[in-house]
Amino acid sequence: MMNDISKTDPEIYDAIKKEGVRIRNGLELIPSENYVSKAVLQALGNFFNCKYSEGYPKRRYYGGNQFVDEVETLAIERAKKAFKVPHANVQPYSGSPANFAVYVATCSLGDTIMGHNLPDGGHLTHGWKASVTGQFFKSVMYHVKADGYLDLEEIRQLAENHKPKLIWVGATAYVREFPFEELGKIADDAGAYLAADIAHISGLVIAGVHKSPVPRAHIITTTTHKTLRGPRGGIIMVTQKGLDKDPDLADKIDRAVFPGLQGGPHDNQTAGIAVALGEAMKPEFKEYAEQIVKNSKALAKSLMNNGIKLVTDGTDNHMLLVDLTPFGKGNGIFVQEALEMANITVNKNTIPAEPSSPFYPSGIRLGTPAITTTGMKEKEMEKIGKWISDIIKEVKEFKLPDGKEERAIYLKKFKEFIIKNKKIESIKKEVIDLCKGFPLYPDLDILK
Ligand code: DSN
Repeated sequence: MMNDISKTDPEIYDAIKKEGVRIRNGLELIPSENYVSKAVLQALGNFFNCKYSEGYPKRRYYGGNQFVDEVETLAIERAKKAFKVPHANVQPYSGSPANFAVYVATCSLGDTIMGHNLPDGGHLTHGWKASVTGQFFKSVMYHVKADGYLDLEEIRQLAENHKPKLIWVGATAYVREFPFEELGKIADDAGAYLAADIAHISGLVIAGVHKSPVPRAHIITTTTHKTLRGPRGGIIMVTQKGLDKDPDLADKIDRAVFPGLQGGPHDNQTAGIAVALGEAMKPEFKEYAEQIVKNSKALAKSLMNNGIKLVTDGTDNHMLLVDLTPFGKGNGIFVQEALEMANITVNKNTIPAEPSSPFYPSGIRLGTPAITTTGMKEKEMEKIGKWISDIIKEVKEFKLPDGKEERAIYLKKFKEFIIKNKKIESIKKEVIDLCKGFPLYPDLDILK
């Protein structure tokens, strides 16, 4: 598959190959990442990439779209069936544009909206001030309590006081089940739309491993590349409850996506989404999604048994949030870099009531979708939890300096420390050995 590019563009070929070797020899624990099937990669890498098809099936502005129509119709029908909704739009380029289309369909500039505070685990597009969603709209942020669970009392109070037009439920760093029933009631009492952004958990929802927002939310958005295990992309769905509130809601969503915000859809991406949705409705996917959560719980247990603190003391889904404050504040960067040195990829993350900042947060976020795709199970999670705990303890003396320049020098010294560290080096060897038993894409030529 890669023979041509290896000759025509050896530099890019080389980078692709190195990335393949990196993922094959490492543990990918970023909870928003996953490894797609070869079928999804094939759907992405073909001539559907080359087509323009502004509009929707049977209503296009360009000719030559009969096969694009087939693909998009299949993707729509599969999304409707998988999530049990009456309307789906599969054209959003990714999650952020999907969410912005929801604002365009439901709000006017300056309207009040409510969303989960970013440092408490929320998403930028749910009204955080650095995103245009926090600038074009009057955004009211809700929080989690000290125990890490959503503060439903606060959410109820804020909704009553501010009467938002739109309320978001969904997050990028929340390890417990979302209380869709309660949020649905709060939104109904306030007369608001409830939009559930299930980007992280959509694969779990299809498999029935996380409850569905369908009966409670008016609108549902998701990315397609996380637990759903498809190409990068986005879907917006309208539920029956949404259509009952506003019979024009589906049309408003479609018009917001095109022509409101986007031009031609990425038809190869649509083909990949259709393939991923087809895969997600198979019995094997249910087993896969169940294993993601079993692995997440096993990893949580191993970390806690090794003395590591987790936000909410566990997890209900694919994700874990390590609270590093027992070792200091702002130290997520040290742990992320030390783990990376051992071929374990995670991301530093804020924790509830973050004492430092989003760039130098005091936690790390872990997730099991990608390593579960490789076939790893509870036995491997126990080992991985021990390695992560050992590395956290290995770097626990490092404290983030306050001054900017001091930080740069300190981080350089830290890097020298982790490069030479024997413990990290020996864990890296064990990680590579473990990965050999779970090879990714074993028959892809580029990795031979
Ligand atoms: N960047 C995604 C995540 O990592 O959760 C959210 O957009």
